Amino acid sequence: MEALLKAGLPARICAVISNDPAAKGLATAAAQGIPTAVVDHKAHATREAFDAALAQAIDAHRADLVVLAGFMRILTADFVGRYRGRMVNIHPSLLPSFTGLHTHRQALAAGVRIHGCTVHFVTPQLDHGPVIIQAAVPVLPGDTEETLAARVLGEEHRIYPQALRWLCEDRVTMDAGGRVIIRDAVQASGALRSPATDA
Ligand code: NHR
Repeated sequence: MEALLKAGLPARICAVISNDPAAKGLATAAAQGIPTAVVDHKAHATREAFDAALAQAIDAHRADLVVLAGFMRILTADFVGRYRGRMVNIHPSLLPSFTGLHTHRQALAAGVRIHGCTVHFVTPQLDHGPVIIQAAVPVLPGDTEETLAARVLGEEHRIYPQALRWLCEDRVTMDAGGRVIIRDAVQASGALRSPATDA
């Protein structure tokens, strides 16, 4: 979230909203004069009630885009539908591999040599929305969850601002069939290899 605030996006951050009153991002936002709100899931009996309150908080700020960053509550289909094509998430794996939680642990256990992160539109099925952009990093000998997470996080801080810039410029959209259309993006054609092949 801090990386997004620093990115100088062609957008006004209309609010930072968290379900966790102790979230550091709230204090960071408030210190920059950005409106904040807390919708505590623990104060709501059902997911539906929580999501209704969350939608009310978002809509009070007339947000065009809903940007999940470390948001850890599974959202109902009704909520997701309300923001169809306007809500994105960054997930710390190369989807469709390693959905859900503890993705770096999952990657190490699976023994993959390449890992990474994915920005995707949010759809009702958790971590299954269509992909906007991905970045890959090598998994290196001796990596721990922490070292791997840090390497992935560096890439998260590059691709999320990029994806949001494209969204702000209306260069990325989700079509009626749930496919992502990106206009005029630079296409990388070189293969990513880890380990590198012998010279
Ligand atoms: N909601 C929908 N409908 N679809 C998605 O793609 C979503 C979503 C809500 C959040 C972020 C996702 C991630 O990138 C996200 C994507 C929370 C959980 C989870 O299991 C899983 C994935 C993500 C976020 N949440 C538990 C729950 O019961 C609580 C876990 C906890 O508090 O530690 O909500 O990681």
